Amino acid sequence: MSGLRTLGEFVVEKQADFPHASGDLSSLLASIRLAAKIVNREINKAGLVDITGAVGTENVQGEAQQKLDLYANEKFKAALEARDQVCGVASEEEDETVSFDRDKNQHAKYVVLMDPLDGSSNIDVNVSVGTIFSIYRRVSPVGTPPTLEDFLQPGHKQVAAGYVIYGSSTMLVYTTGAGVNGFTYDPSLGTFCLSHENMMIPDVGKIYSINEGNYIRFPKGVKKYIKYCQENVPEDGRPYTSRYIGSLVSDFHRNLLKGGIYMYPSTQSHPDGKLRLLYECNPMAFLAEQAGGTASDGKRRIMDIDPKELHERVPFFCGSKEMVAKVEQFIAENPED
Ligand code: AHM
Ligand code: MG
Repeated sequence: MSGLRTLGEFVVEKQADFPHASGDLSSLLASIRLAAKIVNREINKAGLVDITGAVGTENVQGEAQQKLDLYANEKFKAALEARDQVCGVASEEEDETVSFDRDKNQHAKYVVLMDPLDGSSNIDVNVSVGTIFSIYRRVSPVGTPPTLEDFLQPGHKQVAAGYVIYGSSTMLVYTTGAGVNGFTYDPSLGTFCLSHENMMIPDVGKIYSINEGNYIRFPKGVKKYIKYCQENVPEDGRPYTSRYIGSLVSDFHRNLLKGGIYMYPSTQSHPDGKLRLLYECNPMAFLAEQAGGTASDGKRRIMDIDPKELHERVPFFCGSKEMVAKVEQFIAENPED
């Protein structure tokens, strides 16, 4: 194939677009790429756990089986620490931020926030899961340990963000603020190859993705939007479609390609929704906007929210521009009592 380009080549090529780029971000992305390959290998073996021993037991080699989300957390941390570009990470799997102590890391200028294995409850049933990552420049002085402020930055300060989807094929999709590009993993080559250049989400879509089991607990505006999708037929005469995997990366990825909206609203018992602002919503919002879509908490742009806590949750509406605008309109017209 004449146009075959690997992720590594692409990242270096794009680096040339930034005149003062030091190569640190390219190197950081290489760490993520490597950890993704390792996690991918392990996920592909997951079904065998039932044969070789369940989680918590020992496998045939006498090694303890580790839960895959913890495994992914360890691999991503190790890959990021090994390359000197990152001074610390925050992860869904860690209560507190993690500072990398080596001198070289302390002199690094980036922090990474991640959900190492999102949707991991789906692994048992062979449904796609993903890794989500978000990269910021630290605000604390280089040469010192990272502080909480380095991690509590609004999404519009992100330097890069992306996800890996471990699906029927494995893909890495990322942005550095100059569009969104997707790379499909070729296991025979051990390489991610550019397969989806300059991804754009359609302005209008047909797919709405939400856990409708929570319907009676949703805010009035969201209920009305769901009814709107069910009762209205768009101009081309084909009705809306409901699709919900329950794995954010997979639902987002499908909607990015086909056009649609992903929603995780507040519910009566979870007034801030379920998803985490810093390592689930912000990176997805950055990707959505770079692909021509939008992301909102129902009222505000996600990337304008000033985070207060590391594991803060936020209602999330993300995807095709016109669909997000429509649900925001219903929410505005139906204020809660
Ligand atoms: P997790 O980080 O514990 O995996 O939770 C996040 C996941 C998302 O991937 C998914 O969209 C959502 O939770 C599904 O939640 P629910 O089962 O409530 O619909
Ligand atoms: Mg998650």
